[in-house]
Amino acid sequence: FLENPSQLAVVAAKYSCGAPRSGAEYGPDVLINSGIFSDIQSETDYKLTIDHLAQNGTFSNKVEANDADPDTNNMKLPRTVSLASKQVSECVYAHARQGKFVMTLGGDHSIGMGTVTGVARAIRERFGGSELSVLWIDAHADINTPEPSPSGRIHGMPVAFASGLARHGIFDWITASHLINLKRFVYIGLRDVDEAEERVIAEKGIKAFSMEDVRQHGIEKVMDLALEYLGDETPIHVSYDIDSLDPEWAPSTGFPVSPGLSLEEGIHVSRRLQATQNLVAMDLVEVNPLIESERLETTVESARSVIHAALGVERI
Ligand code: 5AB
Ligand code: MN
Ligand code: MN
Ligand code: MN
Repeated sequence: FLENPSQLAVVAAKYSCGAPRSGAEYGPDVLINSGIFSDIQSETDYKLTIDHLAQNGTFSNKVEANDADPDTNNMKLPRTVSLASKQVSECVYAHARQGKFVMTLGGDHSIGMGTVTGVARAIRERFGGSELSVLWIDAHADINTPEPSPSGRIHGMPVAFASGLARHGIFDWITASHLINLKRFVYIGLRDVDEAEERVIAEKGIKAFSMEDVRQHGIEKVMDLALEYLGDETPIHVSYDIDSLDPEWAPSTGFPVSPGLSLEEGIHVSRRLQATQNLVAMDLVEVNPLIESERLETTVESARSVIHAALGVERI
């Protein structure tokens, strides 16, 4: 599904306005500066570009944003998050439209409503209306609609907005052409799902593999079932929340929940997606260097491993 498979568009989405605490806006720079892409460039034919969004902390100063961005329908900083995710969506769309692989680094997971909508729109245009498939790898379901959300934080809502389940005038840049189809959507790693989210998942019949499912059947079987469900003939976007991994492997993140995927299981997910040759985009989000900073290296190494496996790059 990629016209330019050797072109890797990295989008550094340096925002944390969707999360309750700051820090995730520094995730992209930490990942890039750790050299995560230098062996990709030296060892492979990938041609790499990096877009830095919100370079000078335009959106990271929440205190300032707060004044002009009052809570609305229980949402915190909705205007700020809408602007940020719109920016992400447009940037990701422009690359995906040209058939490049798009790798977005977060940032908190509210940017996920930007990434999947940008890719979904590009895929519709490039393939005459056909739809994108999305794998959401996360401890959380991120499908809260604003009112029942326990926190009002929009990083817990991107799936609701990207699928049209939640709508609000503030997010009116999300049009029909941007929407993802929840029938072409699969969760892996869930273990901390809010009550209203449980109901939506059941009502909509969303395919979900919880951490319990992974323990019971093994990650190989879960990936067999997930890929079988989506079918062979579909472009795939993986939105990878680093908190899907067990805190042992990814301590530097805002909402760690034990027990999670082992690093090996996380890498297995990426490898299987890579092997489909249908992967068109990936997000790696919620790395927060300000949390458990003394173990940041572990988190960064894990992020590097799942990214490399998804791109089919072997470690030196
Ligand atoms: B993350 C919670 N469901 O809505 C909420 O890290 C947590 O992007 C959301 O997965 C976690 O506030 C969002 C309680
Ligand atoms: Mn998430
Ligand atoms: Mn999460
Ligand atoms: Mn196994």
